[in-house]
Amino acid sequence: MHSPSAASLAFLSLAALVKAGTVTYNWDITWVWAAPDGFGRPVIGVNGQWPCPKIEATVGDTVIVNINNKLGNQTTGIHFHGINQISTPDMDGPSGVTQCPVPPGSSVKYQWVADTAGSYWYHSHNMGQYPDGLRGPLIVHDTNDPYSGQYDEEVILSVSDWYHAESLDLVRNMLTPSNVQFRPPFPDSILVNEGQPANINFTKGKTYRIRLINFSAFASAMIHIDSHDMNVIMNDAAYIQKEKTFMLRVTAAQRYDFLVECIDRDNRNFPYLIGLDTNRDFTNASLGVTWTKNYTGYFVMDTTKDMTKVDVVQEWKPADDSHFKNYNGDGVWGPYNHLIQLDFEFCKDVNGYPRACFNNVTYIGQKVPTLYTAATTGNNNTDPTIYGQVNPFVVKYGDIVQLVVNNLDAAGHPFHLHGHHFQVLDRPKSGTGKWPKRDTNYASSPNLRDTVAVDAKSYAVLRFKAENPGVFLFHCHIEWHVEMGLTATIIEAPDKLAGMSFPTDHINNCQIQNIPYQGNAAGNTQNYTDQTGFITVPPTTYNGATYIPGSSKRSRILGPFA
Ligand SMILES: *[C@@H]1O[C@H](CO)[C@@H](O)[C@H](O)[C@H]1NC(C)=O
Ligand SMILES: *[C@@H]1O[C@H](CO)[C@@H](O)[C@H](O)[C@H]1NC(C)=O
Ligand SMILES: *[C@@H]1O[C@H](CO)[C@@H](O)[C@H](O)[C@H]1NC(C)=O
Ligand SMILES: *[C@@H]1O[C@H](CO)[C@@H](O)[C@H](O)[C@H]1NC(C)=O
Ligand SMILES: *[C@@H]1O[C@H](CO)[C@@H](O)[C@H](O)[C@H]1NC(C)=O
Ligand SMILES: *[C@@H]1O[C@H](CO)[C@@H](O)[C@H](O)[C@H]1NC(C)=O
Ligand SMILES: *[C@@H]1O[C@H](CO)[C@@H](O)[C@H](O)[C@H]1NC(C)=O
Ligand SMILES: *[C@@H]1O[C@H](CO)[C@@H](O)[C@H](O)[C@H]1NC(C)=O
Ligand SMILES: [Cu+2]
Repeated sequence: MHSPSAASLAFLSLAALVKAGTVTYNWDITWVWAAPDGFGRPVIGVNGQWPCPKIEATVGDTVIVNINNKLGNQTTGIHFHGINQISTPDMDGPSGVTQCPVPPGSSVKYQWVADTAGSYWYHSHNMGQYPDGLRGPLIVHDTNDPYSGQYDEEVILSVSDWYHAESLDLVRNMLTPSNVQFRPPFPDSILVNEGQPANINFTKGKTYRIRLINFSAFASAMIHIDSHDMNVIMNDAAYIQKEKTFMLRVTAAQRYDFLVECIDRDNRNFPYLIGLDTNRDFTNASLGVTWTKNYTGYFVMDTTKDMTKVDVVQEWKPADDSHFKNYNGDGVWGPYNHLIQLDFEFCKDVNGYPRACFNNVTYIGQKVPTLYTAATTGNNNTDPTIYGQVNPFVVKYGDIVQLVVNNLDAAGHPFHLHGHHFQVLDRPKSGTGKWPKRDTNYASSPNLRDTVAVDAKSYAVLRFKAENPGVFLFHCHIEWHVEMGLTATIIEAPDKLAGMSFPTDHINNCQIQNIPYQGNAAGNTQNYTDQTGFITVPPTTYNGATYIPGSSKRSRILGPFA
């Protein structure tokens, strides 16, 4: 594969410009009754339907998603996972960070440019809501795919853990002082394609591009295909140099695009196995995790032939994605001039509630969404203390930031950064211990991702360029851990955020709930360094996304969020 010449690139980008259009989705967010695994329960869907629809666009398109909250009893909001929101930081979606939650009866418009091709997903980023169903695939097609011509058809496979109880109850049961083991809710089942058929028509001579997306709230999944390998071409919407693998592990929020070639000798149907939570880091018997959840689907060559054979895996040994190379062969960005080190551990708050901490501090949502604070506090917005206990880190425009996560816990955790594809410089195996504070032995062409699986008692070294002014979260993508406060906030290039204005509908959603949208974390517009009114203790009553009309509690305390 050779690089396209400058001339052809210019032509292509012109072609993309000419073709760029607008795709618009008008969605009522509604409760729907569904039974994806046979057990009926209310789920959150779109326009009276569940599974939620796919968003599809082509590079260069403007995407507009208008949502009307018709849930009646919950607030909502949508985050477009992996979309970097360059110059549209107010469209990122997390409640309490870049917007106020959308109350019942209200609406909000998201508008952004699909600048980078790949497989993404969208989900509610509002108070533990997405495990109740509000999530779906988001595909940005490439007009200049370096792998085009190497596959004939595309297939989306989503995988997720699934719970029979609603999120609110699950989180309430988790957030109690008696949960001394920091035990998250355990899933009742595994869903592939949200319970819809997930067999793939398989024709001799054809190659399939599988877009595997993990919607999980907790569990990671492993995938293996009988008699076929998986040639990975992309992860988290970043092309990589094609890598042949036999097993992949996709943690919550990660995506893999891989090619499967139908080279079959005998005309038969090939089972594939997706297994939930076989990660040994989660099988510590003392946590009570004793289950495995499997799903078997088929690559179908002949519907008249046997479809009962299962794919058996002796031991899951997933490929090490930290060794994948970025497609362009780009070296490590650097040297870095800004180091952020985050030590993650479970912790307890003053009331003995289980929490998760970075550097001994748990995230606590404040009254004013953090981006609105950055926009309305003038040059004082470079002072991290005005944002309250959201684990704020201020980085300057153009900084090269090295972000080190030390995972002091005995299980692996997937960490996601909004607003960026970061380079994964190092991600050593479980038990390696903390980052040794030496920059050695890094990958030469680091993989770009937006979600990295950090192994148990080990670390990851990430790098990103602070060239996207905005307020972006860095958090564990295990939804239950977000609700425990495992989140930090990057305040990126605040000097470029001062004075930023916001769409009226976004601000309206704050006004109708009496949520302040100016000033420091407590809404003080006179004295930004005055911390009176900051929220310094996590609420002991968890209301999730529940909308409580007229409740000062609901309208003033926003977080934490996911
Ligand atoms: C909200 O309404 C739905 C649909 O009626 C119901 O299933 C759900 O339990 C309610 N949730 C809360 C927290 O009241
Ligand atoms: C798969 O093949 C069957 C039988 O030929 C056909 O009915 C079905 O539409 C095909 N599915 C897809 C997704 O192409
Ligand atoms: C999806 O992510 C969750 C959370 O990390 C993980 O436990 C699960 O194994 C993932 N699923 C797959 C198919 O990788
Ligand atoms: C299992 O978890 C317990 C409690 O968190 C911990 O003390 C123990 O070391 C863990 N065992 C292993 C093998 O990780
Ligand atoms: C799931 O599949 C794995 C690998 O083949 C197997 O070891 C395990 O027993 C299966 N679990 C169940 C519940 O079938
Ligand atoms: C966190 O607290 C522990 C115990 O109080 C202490 O040993 C450790 O140094 C603290 N870590 C940081 C990063 O402050
Ligand atoms: C920022 O705070 C300083 C004092 O801490 C004050 O003098 C200055 O006017 C403030 N700037 C703005 C834009 O409010
Ligand atoms: C702002 O608040 C801080 C902290 O309460 C206080 O020390 C300072 O005097 C106040 N500044 C003004 C101008 O009132
Ligand atoms: Cu986690």
